[in-house]
This record gives sequence, C-alpha cells and structure tokens, in this order.
Amino acid sequence: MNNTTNSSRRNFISNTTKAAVALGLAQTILPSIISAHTVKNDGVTDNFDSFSQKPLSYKFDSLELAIDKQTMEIHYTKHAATYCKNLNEAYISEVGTRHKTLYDILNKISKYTPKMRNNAGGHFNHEMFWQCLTPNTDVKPSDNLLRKINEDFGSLDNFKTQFTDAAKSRFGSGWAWLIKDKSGKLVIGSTPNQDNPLMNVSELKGTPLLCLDVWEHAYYLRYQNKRADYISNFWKVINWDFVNGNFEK
Ligand code: MN3
Repeated sequence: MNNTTNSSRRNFISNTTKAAVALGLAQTILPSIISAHTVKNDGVTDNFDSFSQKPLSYKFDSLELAIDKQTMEIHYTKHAATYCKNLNEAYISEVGTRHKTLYDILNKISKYTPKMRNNAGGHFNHEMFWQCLTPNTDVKPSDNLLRKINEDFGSLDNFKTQFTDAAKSRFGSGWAWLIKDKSGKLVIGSTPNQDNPLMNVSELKGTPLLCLDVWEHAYYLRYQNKRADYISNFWKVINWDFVNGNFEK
C-alpha cells in the first residue's frame, strides 16, 4: 500500500472528496479525518489507500507558549505516526479491501480487535488534536459558541474549570473532551487510553468539538509531573476557529 502512484494519489484525493459528499459525511464531524479511502460512485472500495497524517499547519516550535518543539516533533513524527501505521495494519487485516471510513470503524469499534481500537482511536484523536492547536493568539470562541457555553456551563470560566478538572482527574493516560451530545447539549468529559466519544464502547458519547491529549508523552519533557501546568497553558494555544467550526456543523 506504500507504492501508491502519484496518479492514484490524485484520484484518491478527488474521490475522497466525492465519497465524503456521497456518504453524507460532509455534514458530520471532521470529514478530512474520517474519510480516507478511495471509493467508487456506488460507495464500494475499488482499491485500498492508507490512512495518513495530515501535515501540520504550523511549525513544531510555534506553540512554545504551551508545548515545546521537541515534544511536538516526537509526538507528531513518532507517537502519532505509529498509531497511523498500526491503524493501516489493523485495517488490512480486519477490514481488507472493503471500504470503511474511520467513522464507520469507531462507531462499531466493539466488533474489532484491541489493536484496531487503540490505533483507530489514536489516529483520530491526534489528527483532531493538532487541529485544536494554533500559534495564532487572536482566535476566540464565536458568539454562538459563547452563548451555548454560557447556557450549558454558566460562564466561560466555569467551562474552563470543568474542562481543566476533567483533564487533571483522568487517571493514567487519556483525553479530555468538549462534545455536543445527541440532544445538542455541550458536555465535558474524558476517555481512557485512545478511546473517544465516537466509539460505541465509550461512556462519553457525542460529536467532539475540542480535545486535549493528557498522556505523559504529550507534556512530560517540559512539565514532568505537573500536568496541571500543561493544561493551564493549553488555553493559550487553542484554535477556537476550529472549535467554532465543529460547533456550527
Ligand atoms: Mn499523544
């Protein structure tokens, strides 16, 4: 699968867009992450193409307000790259040449192996996390999002406190999330390991709007045991434009 030609890559990109529209995924969360396979017009796969990491839209050293260059580099090129590679292995062995989006897999993750669960989750979560970050300090929650935050949490400060508590109190490795549940309410929670709110096995279920990686590999070089300091600096690099976009979808 690594021998894909340039031509099939081009087709892949074009077909992926068509497939996302055909499958109605354009209306769901993060189509750029979840639809990563070549699909014919009838929705059936003609050839498997691997999931891949989207290039970062910023440099490894541009988030120094919160995350140091070395951590970003190792996190993206080693940890996240490994989830992606292992997801492709699991896909080949458990799905084969049939077409499944990452969303399809996460949604029915209980049918798959732990390898699929860890790596499908790991790939989705990291691809989303990179987009939750930005060196641009001008971004803000939109008026619509702020209104909803005030409605569901009382205030932006309360929201931040609750999110921080969720991230701090996640025992061991995992993720903190802001999600929109199926009733449309904003909810804060956390998931263990590489689980996420799109998985059928997750207690926290809904559409993810914002996530924070609280595995030690995400912060240990700079913060060591001080996870709380990492979380408090996270607020300086949140890409609110991305969160606003997820909320409006
Ligand atoms: Mn990580």
